Amino acid sequence: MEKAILIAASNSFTEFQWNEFKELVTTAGAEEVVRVVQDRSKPDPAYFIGYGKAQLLAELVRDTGAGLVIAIQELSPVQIRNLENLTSVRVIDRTALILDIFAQRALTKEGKIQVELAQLNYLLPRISGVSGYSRTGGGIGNRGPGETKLELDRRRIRDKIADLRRELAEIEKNRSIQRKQREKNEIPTIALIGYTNSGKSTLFNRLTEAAVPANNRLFDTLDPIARKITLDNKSYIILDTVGFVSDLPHQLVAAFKSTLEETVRSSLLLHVMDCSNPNLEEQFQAVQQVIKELKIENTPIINVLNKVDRLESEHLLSRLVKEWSAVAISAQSGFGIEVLIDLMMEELTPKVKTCQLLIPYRDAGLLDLLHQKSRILFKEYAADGIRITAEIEPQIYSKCEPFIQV
Ligand SMILES: Nc1nc2c(ncn2[C@@H]2O[C@H](COP(=O)(O)OP(=O)(O)OP(=O)(O)O)[C@@H](O)[C@H]2O)c(=O)[nH]1
Ligand SMILES: [Mg+2]
Repeated sequence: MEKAILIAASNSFTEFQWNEFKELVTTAGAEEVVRVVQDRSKPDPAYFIGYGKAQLLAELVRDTGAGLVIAIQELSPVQIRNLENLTSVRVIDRTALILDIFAQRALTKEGKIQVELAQLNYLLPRISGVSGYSRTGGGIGNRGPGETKLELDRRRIRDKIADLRRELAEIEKNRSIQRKQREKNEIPTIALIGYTNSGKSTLFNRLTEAAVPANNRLFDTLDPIARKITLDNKSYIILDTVGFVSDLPHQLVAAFKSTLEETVRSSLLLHVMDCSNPNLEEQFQAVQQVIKELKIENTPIINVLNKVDRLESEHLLSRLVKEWSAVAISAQSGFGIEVLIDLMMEELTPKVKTCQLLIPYRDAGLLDLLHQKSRILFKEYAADGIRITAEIEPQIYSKCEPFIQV
């Protein structure tokens, strides 16, 4: 574990934000030794936490043997350079930290390209005009494109970005062909979404019996993983996705668009929540935020309270279930999975609608269809047409729509 000093130029970060940040630091392979917070209305443009505090920081680096300084806020190239010169250790910000974790985790070709693209996009404005700005050696904040690439000039980075985009477009084209195929076959997609480390991949494994590794690390799943499953003799595609986190760097939101694009087209979302986490509420809000950004608020969603095996009391469990109108499960032990599957089936089964129709006599042919595919509750031959109240099957709903009376 590399020793890291965490810094902030504001007092306004909540405990949740610090905890999340600390977890990101741990996930990247470092541990917090000291925290330096300087409450300023605005970060110092030259030294972020101000020159005085920066000198203290340099002392702390020497005393603790820390090899890294990580800011919870975004740092400018100038701030990074000045702090690095003063402390003689690497200085990175939250975005670089998350990018680094992603670089360590990406498995598929697509995931690797997406991360490299995000890193180069992050780097691009940061190398311009900063002469002699280069970093050598590995370590947190330096993984990914590699040191030689850091020394490329802007134009060559731009070329590389263009190359990667082309490559990615090719991969995405293939993926969209596969998706079209699935849509043609009308296979509905179920997407597992939720805060990072909530247990999505474990549940995914449960539901597919596939061997996707589940690990107690943030962002373990970076690449979209789709599998076909059969429930009640019907096929579905189930999709495991990258974990959400609050304030995901925008470079990454863009980079992972294709992962999320699949989510956007889903018929059903399972929002997996870790009910043993004290920050459940904040995590829920963070996910809610992403749901809004993706404009998928209208997709049916089931709240899944996972890790109930960790809860101490039945009482707490029933309170949480009520509070979140959720289904309680343990993806690990299998508890509640049957109930969840029943609920999923209910949500996925298209619903019969009761409607009142007025069918003009010239369209009386529709009556045959209604007799076959719906349950007729009321029928009257009126002057202007046939008045019908019926429970209509989803597959003929569009044909009936023009005649529905509101
Ligand atoms: N006690 C308990 N632990 C669980 C349960 N489900 C998952 N876990 C553990 O929680 C950790 C995270 O699980 P994952 O399935 O990797 O979580 P994830 O949501 O896919 O995480 P990311 O892909 O990183 O976003 C692992 O250590 C799992 O073993 C559960 O029902 N009970
Ligand atoms: Mg996962």
